Amino acid sequence: MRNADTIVARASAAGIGAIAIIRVSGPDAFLFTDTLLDSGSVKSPTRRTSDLNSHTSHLCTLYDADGAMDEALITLFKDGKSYTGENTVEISLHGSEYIVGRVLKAFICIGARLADPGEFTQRAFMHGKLDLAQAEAVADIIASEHKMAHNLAFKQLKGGFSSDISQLRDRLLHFTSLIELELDFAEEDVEFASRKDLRILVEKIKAEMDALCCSFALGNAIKKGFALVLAGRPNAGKSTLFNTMLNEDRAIVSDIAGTTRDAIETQLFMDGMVLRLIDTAGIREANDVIEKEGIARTFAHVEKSGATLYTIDMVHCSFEDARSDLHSLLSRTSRVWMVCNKKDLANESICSQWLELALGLGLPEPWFLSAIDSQEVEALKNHLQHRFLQGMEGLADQTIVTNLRHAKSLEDCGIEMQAVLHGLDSELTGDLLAFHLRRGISFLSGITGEIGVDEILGSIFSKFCIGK
Ligand SMILES: Nc1nc2c(ncn2[C@@H]2O[C@H](COP(=O)(O)OP(=O)(O)OP(=O)(O)O)[C@@H](O)[C@H]2O)c(=O)[nH]1
Ligand SMILES: [Mg+2]
Repeated sequence: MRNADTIVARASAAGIGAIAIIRVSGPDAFLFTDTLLDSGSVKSPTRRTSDLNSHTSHLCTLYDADGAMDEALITLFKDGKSYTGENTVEISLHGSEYIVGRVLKAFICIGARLADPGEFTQRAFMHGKLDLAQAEAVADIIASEHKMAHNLAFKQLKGGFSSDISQLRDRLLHFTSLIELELDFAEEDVEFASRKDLRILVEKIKAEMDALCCSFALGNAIKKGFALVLAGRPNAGKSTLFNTMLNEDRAIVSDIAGTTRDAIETQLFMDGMVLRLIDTAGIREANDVIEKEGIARTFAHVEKSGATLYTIDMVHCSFEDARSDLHSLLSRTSRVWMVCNKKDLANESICSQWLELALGLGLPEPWFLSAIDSQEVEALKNHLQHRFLQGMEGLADQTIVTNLRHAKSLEDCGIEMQAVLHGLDSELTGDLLAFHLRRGISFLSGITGEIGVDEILGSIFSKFCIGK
């Protein structure tokens, strides 16, 4: 059996570093480690790694047939008290690629197998150390690049999401078993499960399911970044603003209207969060087919994005053009923030006219700046961060779905709950109600891995890095 062998892999990132960690897990983890130790270090005829206490570290020298490989620190995890739930040894080596390669080879020569990606976490799941949603959170924690993504993944690892799902599932199971009990007494025509109570429960679960599904868009935005589109007329200074925000000469800037033809997207890391910043082709009546396509893409991004920064050249843009653009943007998205650019060229009277236009359209107060001025752009970035974070307040205690597989299972479960509600309306028989309830339960169970989920296991764990 694949689980019965002992696996080995590097657990730290590849490359040169102060230390590198190799992890060995499985029934022969101690035996294999002993084989590579020599007298003078931990191993002696009377003291073997299996005689040492769990959760202790020991300085030792590792040998292969060619002699000493490295002086290492080994940490022992015994009796299931390890990440995988198996006997595990973690070996801290000097962080050389050569040493790591040689030690891995030595373990493989004596019978260990190089671990598949995610296999340590898969074993942790198999031994009941983590449920499936928690195991997926481990991958998210490793991948988290900023505070918000880390907070979400950490919460999921601690099991908050799993316990919410298990509660929903248990409530459904209770009713399903009552309905199934009725089937055993079909002759007597009894009703153990009150249809009225069942309807209340299923409606409640359906609403919770819908809310969780809706939270996926937010969870995904937190994980991958909130999309912020820079839109506006040609020459408004969108690409200039894009470059200054990134502090990088990323997009081409010129005074030729229509310079940017295609959308350019990049990540902008800010304190605790990440934005997906998208520079777009300027909006105008275009005759050129390619420019037309570029503008269509601008609008497509506006529709999908979290917010749009409508950028204007305060001096050269006409109020009519801006008004018409804003109307078409607002018909596609509710979050439009206006940035009045080229403040260095504008006088106070123009600024106040633009302010009046924005307020007249019910927009928040515009942000006035020169996109060429890095300090002013920095102030805009702080302001944006504040706005995004403000929208997140109160979400700390809420369950947010961040994983596409979970969102899909919740959606599928919601469809089954809808079928149960229809069934209750049309007085569907108990066995058909139970059929939909069971299917709903199986979708929920698939999230935490409480039922046979062999086919999904492979696809989840293969996305991990080797050594985790
Ligand atoms: N004086 C001044 N010029 C600016 C400012 N921002 C941008 N410009 C200039 O305005 C011109 C157009 O800037 P871009 O950033 O290419 O404008 P854009 O909105 O990306 O234009 P398209 O790609 O054509 O849609 C360039 O010559 C910039 O140097 C500013 O704050 N002040
Ligand atoms: Mg541009």
